[in-house]
Amino acid sequence: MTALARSNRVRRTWWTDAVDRAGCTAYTVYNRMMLPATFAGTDVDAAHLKRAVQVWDVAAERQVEITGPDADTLMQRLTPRDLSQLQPNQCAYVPICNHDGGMLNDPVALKPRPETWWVSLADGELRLWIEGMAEAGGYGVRVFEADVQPLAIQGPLSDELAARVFGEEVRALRFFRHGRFPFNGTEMIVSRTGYSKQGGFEIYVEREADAMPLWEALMEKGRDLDVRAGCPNLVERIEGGMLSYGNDMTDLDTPFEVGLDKYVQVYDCIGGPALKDHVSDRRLIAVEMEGPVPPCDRRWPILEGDTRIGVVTSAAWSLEFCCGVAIGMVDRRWDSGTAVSVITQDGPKRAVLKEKFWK
Ligand code: THG
Repeated sequence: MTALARSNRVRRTWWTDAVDRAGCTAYTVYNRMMLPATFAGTDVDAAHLKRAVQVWDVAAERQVEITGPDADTLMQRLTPRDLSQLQPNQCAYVPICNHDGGMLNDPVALKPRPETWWVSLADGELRLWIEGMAEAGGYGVRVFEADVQPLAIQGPLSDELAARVFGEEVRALRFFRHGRFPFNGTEMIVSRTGYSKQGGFEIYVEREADAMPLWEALMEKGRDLDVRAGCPNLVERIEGGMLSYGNDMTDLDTPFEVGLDKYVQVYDCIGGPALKDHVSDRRLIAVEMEGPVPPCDRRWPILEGDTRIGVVTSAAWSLEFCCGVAIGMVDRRWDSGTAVSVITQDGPKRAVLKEKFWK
């Protein structure tokens, strides 16, 4: 494999030097920023994530700040998820759609303070969309990319590590809630969120001066927990059915097609009318396949006999489940249990459509 060429166009994070030193072996680019993708290898990284605790540089989850008296109104205009009942300390996974109901992003949104939203982006161009919507609609808001860099703590020992660094109170934080916790004479926003099914937290670091002290405190206090630098893990997230924007969905897919139906709750928003009239013959589904599984860097056709019934959009080999795990988009007429073949760059692989993801 060839290396990623570094330049100013691909932004570093406050932890890039530390991530390099910790043995990162592959980066990907996400929101024009470096996002670690592998350390000891996806399998080894996944096994460690499932038994211990990792610290992830997820600064590439950029925060678009919407601030001003119309911030709530604009935010509700941007998503079909009903935000009216959200608690001030609650985070929300929010589909954002275009006028056709196509997915533009699937961020986590939260309010760090009244009249202010942070939209924690998946990879895409959403900041320009929000700025455009704010401008076109004449909303009383300012929209900009805040220099907030999230650092995640993920894995079954996350609570123990977080408690050692932020105090015992952090254990009481519920799933998708956030709060302010003391660190080094300042306060940090910590949420119980993150891109894995192993549990954990995300810390929204607002000042570069706090970034390395936090990293070092986590590494130091987690030594006996076998803490390691890690990153969003391809195998673990597919096993858990966590979607990746740009891979498993694009602006050509609606929230209904990618299984995000439960977040479509209001229709008085951008894309609402299209979503109301929505009918589709496709759905996202888990696919179990034989190995070896090459990198899924193109959409692999799924064939049932001679009929093309869909595509695989993400795939990896799972050591835990001893099979290839994949996410596909298929014609609704084919049910789970259907035997298919997946055409990879290394040739066809036997596969079967699955009722559920692995976790
Ligand atoms: N955390 C934060 N920002 C992010 C991500 C994150 N931005 C980019 C990317 N990840 C956005 N995508 C997702 C996808 C899934 C989830 C969060 C962000 C997620 N899903 C839960 C699950 O599948 O179990 C369900 C969440 C819910 O139902 O409310 O957590 O990880 N800050």
